[in-house]
Amino acid sequence: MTTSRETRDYQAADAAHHIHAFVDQKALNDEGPRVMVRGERLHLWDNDGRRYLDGMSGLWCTNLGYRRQDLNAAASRQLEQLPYYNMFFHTTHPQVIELSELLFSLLPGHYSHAIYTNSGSEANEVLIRTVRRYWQVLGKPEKKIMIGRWNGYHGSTLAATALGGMKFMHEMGGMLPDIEHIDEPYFFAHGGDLTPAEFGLRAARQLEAKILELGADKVAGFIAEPFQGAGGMIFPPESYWPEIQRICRQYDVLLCADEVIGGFGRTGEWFAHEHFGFEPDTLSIAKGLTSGYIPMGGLILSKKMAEVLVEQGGVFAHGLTYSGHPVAAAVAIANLKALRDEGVVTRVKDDIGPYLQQCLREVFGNHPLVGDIQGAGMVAALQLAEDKATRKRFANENDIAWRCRTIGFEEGVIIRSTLGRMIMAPALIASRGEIDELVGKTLKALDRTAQEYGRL
Ligand code: PXG
Repeated sequence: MTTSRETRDYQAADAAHHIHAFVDQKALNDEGPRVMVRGERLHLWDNDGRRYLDGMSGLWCTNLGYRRQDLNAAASRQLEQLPYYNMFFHTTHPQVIELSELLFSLLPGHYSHAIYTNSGSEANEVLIRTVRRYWQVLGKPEKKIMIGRWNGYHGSTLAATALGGMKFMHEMGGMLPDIEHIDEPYFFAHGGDLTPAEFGLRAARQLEAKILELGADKVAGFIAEPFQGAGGMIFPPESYWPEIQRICRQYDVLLCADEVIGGFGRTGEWFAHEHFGFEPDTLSIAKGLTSGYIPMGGLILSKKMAEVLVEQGGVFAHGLTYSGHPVAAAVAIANLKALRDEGVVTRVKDDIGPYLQQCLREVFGNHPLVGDIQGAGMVAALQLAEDKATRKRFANENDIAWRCRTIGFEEGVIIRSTLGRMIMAPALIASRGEIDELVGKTLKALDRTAQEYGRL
């Protein structure tokens, strides 16, 4: 279970050569990162043999859990047979063709084409160019502004950073022209005296106001996650998405759903927009497409858009060396077949998802740190709050949540903290026993945190 190298030896070599994601590298070097060496279903082991229940599916991606032999075999077979070929020289290969057939058999019927990428960030880079190209082909080249949301997350490359609404990322050289933002639909924080339904409509109508301010003839598309992931696992009120859809249709603005986290069964539907009941024009996908076993993402286009681009568009000057990579496609096929044929997504909707949601509400409904619980299927957030009735948040919610996450690691459970929210998104194949372990260890982490902050 452990390797032949000492953990501190790994840590020293890591500190000498590696810049990690979203972290103060100097502080991390002092602390020393955990060295993960093995995974099995929902569990991970570090180099010192410590075992963790992974409540986050890696980074919202290992939908089938760790160590699936079928995904392993699909990759090995493909590496043996054809490890690489490209799509530039008027060529293709069976794996990308079969992946597309499978993907579109799982998607609602009004989608028809995919542009494959290696990641979610790239999917959103491609999105901006594709949406702008679409309006160019239709003779409206001035329609090029993209509207995103504050506290949305669409990736870490330049345009994906700009599309997202993380101000601290914008401030680090991450902004571009022709990208605008509206507020997020975060009822607990910003709902004031409104009902959730009223707030949802008000938040959606910011989009209408923004389109009118900029001019509908200048706005190409609106991008949003059906529920915010990295921003705190925030579900919008039910009134939000129908109103957003009405506004996009009325002003001829493309509705672009970022399904990188919500896709591939997370909510109990294949795609999160189906859970919320709206019909986007494009879908950005990644993560659960391959259960994270190998990098792959893509942009899904509606028939309406694809027809314009294919029939009237001529050459679209875009392409990546690894678009539709055969090994990634082979893994994606095995992953999608398992999600479908083993009834994984159906089980998230009918059985294990409701079980997780019910356990969370029973266990944390009256917890002294928790003010609200949101989620569906295999994704949930516990909103920390000083006073539940008035939705008063802790002034130091960030510290409390971070402390809770750190205690979680000590208790052997990995959950994520964002601002004052504790987030979990376990693998979709979780058993009831694994959910009990997740909830039980999370409760220990919350109880210990509550004690430290004098709330228990
Ligand atoms: N869109 C969404 C909605 C995402 O969540 C991306 C795009 C970018 O995907 P890539 O594959 O380029 O990373 C993401 C990524 C977090 C966290 O802390 C979430 C993501 C990435 C890193 C951290 O919740 N999501």
